[in-house]
Amino acid sequence: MKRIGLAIALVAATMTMSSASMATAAAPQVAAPAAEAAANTTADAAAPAAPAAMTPDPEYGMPVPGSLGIQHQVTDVGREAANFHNYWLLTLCVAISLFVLALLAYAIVRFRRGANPKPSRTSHNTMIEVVWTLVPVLILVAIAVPSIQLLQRQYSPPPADLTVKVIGNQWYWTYEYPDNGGFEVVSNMLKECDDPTLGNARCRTDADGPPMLAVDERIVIPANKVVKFIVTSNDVIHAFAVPAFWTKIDANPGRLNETWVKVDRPGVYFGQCSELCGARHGYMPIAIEVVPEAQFAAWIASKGGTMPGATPAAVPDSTGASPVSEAAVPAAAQPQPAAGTTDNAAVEQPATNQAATAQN
Ligand SMILES: [Cu+2]
Repeated sequence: MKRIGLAIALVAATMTMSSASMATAAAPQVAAPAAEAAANTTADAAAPAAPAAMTPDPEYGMPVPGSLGIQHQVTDVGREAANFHNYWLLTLCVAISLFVLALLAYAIVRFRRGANPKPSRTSHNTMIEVVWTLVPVLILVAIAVPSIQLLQRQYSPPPADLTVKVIGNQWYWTYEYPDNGGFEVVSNMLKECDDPTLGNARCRTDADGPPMLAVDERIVIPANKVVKFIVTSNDVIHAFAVPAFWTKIDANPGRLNETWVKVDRPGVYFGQCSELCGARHGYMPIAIEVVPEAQFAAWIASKGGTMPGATPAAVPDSTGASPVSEAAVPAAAQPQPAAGTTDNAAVEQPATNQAATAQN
């Protein structure tokens, strides 16, 4: 009996370890919030918002001092993954740990030497052996099935509405918008105002975001649209990670990796390079502004870009609606609000586009 008791405890302990390791494997690692960022946020308060830029909401998209757990998720995949972790994996881990603890306590008390002067010589118990083989298998299956479903959903992107090329550099990010005229955004971390190395650069305000996460040029993507990120690097391996999107993917030189998001909540979301990439690895944050589509079009125009299909997309629409008058098509396409604004922008902007690229 003593042996059986100990064996049960041993097996239960093995179960805990195996399910715990599955849990880590199943939940993609979310970027660890910078400890420095947490330490420096004390002075944060309401500050005048930068013109035309969203003010970040500490509840979303950034680490907050003293908070526990995973950031609020703003994509379907992220919510599914966070729920899987919070409600299924953690519950399972706690239940198994408590079960093991109870078995250990029982074995220690019930089979102690004082109560068993003559030790049991039991060496086999078929029933218990079957149970301790089958139960861990069932637990692993119960973790593997939802885990693989989640992976499958994560890696089967729907058709993209927008593509953004993300390029890691030592030590900043550049972003290209190939669907919108191919302009480039260079994004550097904003230094603190008392930083002796600041020079003439603009320093961070609270409207930009928390220290170590705020950048000079955020990228903007539209809400409720499938955005494909093509991720690569110019030098060493970086990793593009935004915890609130449940996104983390390596940026390898000479290789294109792909990930996607569909964010349903407008806001500002911060991430960081998550692959040790050199001396200033900790200083290349990511800041993404998710905005309604009209605002996205305005941002694209302000960068000298064009909305994809502004003119081409209008033609099939109009021809489909009225195949009679082909000559009237371009005219009919004009009044469409999106087409009108972006066309104008495209005509006016080439100089700005050049200037923006040169300045970057
Ligand atoms: Cu990096």
